[in-house]
Amino acid sequence: MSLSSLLWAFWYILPAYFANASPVLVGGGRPIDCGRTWRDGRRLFGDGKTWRGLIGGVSIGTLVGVVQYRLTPGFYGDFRTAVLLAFLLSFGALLGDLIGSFFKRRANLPRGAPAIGLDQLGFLISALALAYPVKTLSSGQIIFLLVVSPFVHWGANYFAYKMGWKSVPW
Ligand code: CTP
Ligand code: MG
Ligand code: K
Repeated sequence: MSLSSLLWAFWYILPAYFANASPVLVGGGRPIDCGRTWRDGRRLFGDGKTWRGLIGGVSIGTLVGVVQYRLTPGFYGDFRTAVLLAFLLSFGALLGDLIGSFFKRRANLPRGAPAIGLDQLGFLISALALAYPVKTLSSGQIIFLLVVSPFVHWGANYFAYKMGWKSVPW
């Protein structure tokens, strides 16, 4: 696989990365589950999943797609495709993150507890799945993203921790 195809894979997934990272800064306020609990008595998603984080993250990720189209229109073909792709990648990322939190709460993990694998790859797999009908990557590119994304995730979280934006470095 060529270096350029790996860089394009990275370019493709960028809205999902931005959507997943931005709630640390723009999130807060009313939780998506509104405090509701599941039949096990524990929270549905928990206080770490908020409407502001979801809507803000999807908006920022979609805007990234607008900028990407301006920079590399040929990669997307047309503007609508670029924006739809970015929206699906962003929404997919935050949906995957939400589903991850649902399973973390079922496993009795408190908000913010690490769940290795789920935290780093859940958002990615969900983003790739939702974006699949609009634009796809090769299987080699997908494997590349599965391998590098945990490191991007850890790096971004460590940075956010060092900046004082979050209280744990994961
Ligand atoms: N966040 C948010 N809304 C979302 C996702 C994230 O407001 N939909 C914010 C919350 O402040 C959250 C922070 O981003 O604490 C970091 O996100 P994440 O690590 O996914 O949440 P955790 O706090 O670790 O919660 P969980 O244990 O449910 O993963
Ligand atoms: Mg976390
Ligand atoms: K998460």
